[in-house]
Amino acid sequence: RARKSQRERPCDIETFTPSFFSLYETLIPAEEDKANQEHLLSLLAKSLNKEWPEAQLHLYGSWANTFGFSNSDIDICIAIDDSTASNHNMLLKVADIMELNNFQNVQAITNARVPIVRMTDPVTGISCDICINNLLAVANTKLLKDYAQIDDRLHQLVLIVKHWAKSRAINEAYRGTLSSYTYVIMCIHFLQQRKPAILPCLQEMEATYTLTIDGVECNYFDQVQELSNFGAKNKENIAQLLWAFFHYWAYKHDYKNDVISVRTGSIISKQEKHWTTRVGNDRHLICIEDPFETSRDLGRVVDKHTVKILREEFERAADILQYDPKPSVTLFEPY
Ligand code: 3AT
Ligand code: MG
Repeated sequence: RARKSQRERPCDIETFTPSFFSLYETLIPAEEDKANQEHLLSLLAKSLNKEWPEAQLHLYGSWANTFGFSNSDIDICIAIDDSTASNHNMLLKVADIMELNNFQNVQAITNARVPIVRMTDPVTGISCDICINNLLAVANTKLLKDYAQIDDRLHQLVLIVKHWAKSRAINEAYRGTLSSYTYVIMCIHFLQQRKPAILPCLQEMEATYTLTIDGVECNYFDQVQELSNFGAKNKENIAQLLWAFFHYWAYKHDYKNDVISVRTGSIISKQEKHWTTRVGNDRHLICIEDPFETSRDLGRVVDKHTVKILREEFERAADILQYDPKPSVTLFEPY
């Protein structure tokens, strides 16, 4: 491992940029998909507002943070201030309303960390999750979306990394690998660390967006249109960045001591976070700080077995980018 970590970036890596770029273009959802999703959202708003006229619908997750694929699920949050009903009862009511509106496979999943109603849109076959008052997810969605506006290379990197993670079956938090949200955080952090930096650290800048949700402060600089030249000094292209991203997670990240932190735009120590020993089910084998809920390690779902799988996948990807004649194909071969 030590010898491999000294490996230098292949000098011809740039020649792969056109093929990664073509792939990237096929991953972007069509306008038609976006129109379908908007139509669905307005239908839902209509039926839910009959029951709760004050309720507001927020789109969150990948359809709102710009990192969605055409088949990504649609994540919706109902913001409602109804102190007379419990969330549990409201969810059951939402499920009833959805069934009446001909959605298929309607299920209320009430025992999850974030309770949801899950269903399928009969027109597009797309899966749709509805939760209640999960405003932290709405806020972290906005943060991701704001980062995406600063430099196009974040969007390119995330779609390709997500496509890779889905192809290799390592995008399943409930099975001990990482959620899409976590991969986006890893990509943002990586671009903050490039020299010169491609992304700034919005939470270290003067806060123009301030919001406190359940005691958690979500403050950061959100006037991102002012930052559209931020990464201009860095000329790296998508093939170079992909190589460096996988090389970092394969050979350079210090899994024993380090925590990556988008909040500070730097690497901090596990010691400082008191993430050195296992507490309950949180093992801290790959440490990724949530930008707002800073006591949360997004890597806590990873266990001894799955951390090995993840590291092998990072090494496989780094090696393919180093040696394979057709990395834009081999990288995504199904697991
Ligand atoms: P997909 O395209 O659906 O794979 P996504 O960005 O929609 O990507 P998820 O469906 O996994 O990702 O999650 C939906 C949103 O839920 C994203 C984020 O706002 C929130 N979220 C997911 N996991 C976490 C987490 N561990 N901590 C905080 N928020 C989370
Ligand atoms: Mg989603």
